[in-house]
Parts: sequence; structure tokens; C-alpha cells
Amino acid sequence: MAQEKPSAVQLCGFSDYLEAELGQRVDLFRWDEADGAARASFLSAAGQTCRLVVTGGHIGCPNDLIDSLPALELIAINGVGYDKVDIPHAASKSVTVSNTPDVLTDDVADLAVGLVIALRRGIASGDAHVRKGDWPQSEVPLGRKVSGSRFGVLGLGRIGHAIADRCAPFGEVGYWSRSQKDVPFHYCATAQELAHWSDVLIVACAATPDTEKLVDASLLDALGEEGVLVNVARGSVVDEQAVITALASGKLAGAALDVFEKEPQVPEALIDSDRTLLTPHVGSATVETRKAMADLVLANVDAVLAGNSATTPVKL
Ligand code: 8YV
Repeated sequence: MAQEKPSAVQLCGFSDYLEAELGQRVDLFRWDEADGAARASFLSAAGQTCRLVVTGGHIGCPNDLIDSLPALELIAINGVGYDKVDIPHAASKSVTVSNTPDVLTDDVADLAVGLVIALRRGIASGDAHVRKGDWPQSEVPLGRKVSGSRFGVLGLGRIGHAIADRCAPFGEVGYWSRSQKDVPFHYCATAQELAHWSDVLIVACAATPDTEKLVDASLLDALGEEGVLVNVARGSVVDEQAVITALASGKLAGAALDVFEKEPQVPEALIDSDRTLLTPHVGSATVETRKAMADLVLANVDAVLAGNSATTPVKL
């Protein structure tokens, strides 16, 4: 008799590849697509034996779901950010949380640099101008020079470091981090100091209670009216309303944002502003990287299903 596959809860959509590979290993229940009755019937049928939750970094896993799965062993996140999972709570229930570090670092850093150049040089608005057939009638406004700028990186973890390395050929690089690191970049002891120093402030820190709304009105004031903000980290690190106010009153020259406070909702004021460049959380969204992330999710799932430790567990 064929052995029954273990059941797993899936909290968001994944690539066809990841869903197919997971489907070979486990019986997936699409929690995010189920209504209350379907969830209740899943919990009564498989809740006591379900060993896995698979989710996205932007989705996480609510504590009440962790609590209703007493046999849960692993929450496998298809992403590096684990801010949407209560790690101490998971640990208190002996649940391991895994993420996908390293494999997406290059992509997120590449996007950050792309956003800086696109925002400063008006690449998206120039493209729209050509497509609308406006070129014969009018010229686009001049952009601003990228080379020679001071680039401030807020948070010098793996991704922040990769961004700093990419910015170095363009100009001076500064950073703020909890501690000074052995790197050839200008260290600022506070985020405020970094904002004051920077022409371009790139947010790359993890979302934690300490970094919530770290980029607030006073930090934007320090960045100044010629300054621009780029966020490839998490929406929660930036006070979105403060950005909207600063842009509207001319106190901030521009903002390029890949992440938002209430994704996928983006405030109208950001959409309407001609000082913004907006992308739909695509930091890791390349074919190559999503495949590598999927493989890391699968490695974690395989390890735990085989009774071994997860490959890339999040440390408490
Ligand atoms: C993904 C991310 O968009 O890695 C992260 O933390 O936010 C992104 O790479 C997301 O996790 C995809 O599930």
C-alpha cells in the first residue's frame, strides 16, 4: 500500500516548480484560498498530524495557526525576511522556522541600484513619454546625476553590504548598522546622521520592532529636499505617511519603493506623485533566484521530513 503523504499548509501561491515539487512530497492544503468551513474541516482531519507550513516572507504565519497545529515541526519561508513570523512563539512550540538567505542577495541589491538610477534619470517617465508619442512635441525634464552622489545604506547585513559594494563605483558610500564593521565605507553611528550625510538613502535593514518606522519625518528632514529615498527592505521600516507629506511639500526630491506598509495596497498619493517610482515587491523576483529559493525551501522540507535539522534555520 502506498504510504500517505504528510499534510502541509500552504499560505500563499508559489511558482509552478515549487508547488509541483512540494506536491510530490506532501499533501498541500491552500489555507489562503480556503473559507472558514474548509479550514475547520482541514484542521479536524489533519490538524493533529500536520508537520509543515510553507509560506512567503511577506505573509509569514499567524500564531493562532501555529497553535492549532500541535505536530507542526517546520515553517518554511520562501524568502529571507522572517518578520511576519513570531520566532520566539514558534520556538516555544518547538517549531523550526527556515528562510532562504544568500540566494536572493544579488537580486535585491541589483534592484536597489536599478531603482536609484531609474529614479534619478527618469527612466520610467522617459519610457512613458516615448510610448505616448509625446517626444515630437516636448522634451522630458532633466534628470539628476547619479555618479558622484553620496549613497547611504541603512542596515549593513548581507543585502546592505551587496548594495554598498554596487554603489561604491558610483560615489562615496556610508552606512548605519548596529555596530561598526570592518568595511571601507563611512560609518554613521545613527540613522539620523546617515540621512544627513546622504544624497541617496537606501533602506536595507531587517524589519524588527527596533526598526519600525525608523525612516520617519525627522529622518526625512535630515535627508533634505535634494535627497531621495529607496526602500527594498520592508514597508514597516518607513513611515509611509511621512514620505507622502515630505514629497508633497517638496521636502524630499523622490522615493523609489519596492515595498509598502500594506501590500499589495499602495496609497494613491504615492501613485499620483511624479516624484515616485513604484515596483510591486520584486526584489527577489527573477527566474533564477526564485528557482534557487524554491530549492532551498525544498532542502529544508526534505531535511525535516527525514528527521534531520533544517538546512537554513532562522536562529532565535
Ligand atoms: C519575496 C521577500 O518577495 O525574501 C523576502 O523576504 O520579501 C521576497 O524575497 C517573498 O518572500 C516571496 O515569497
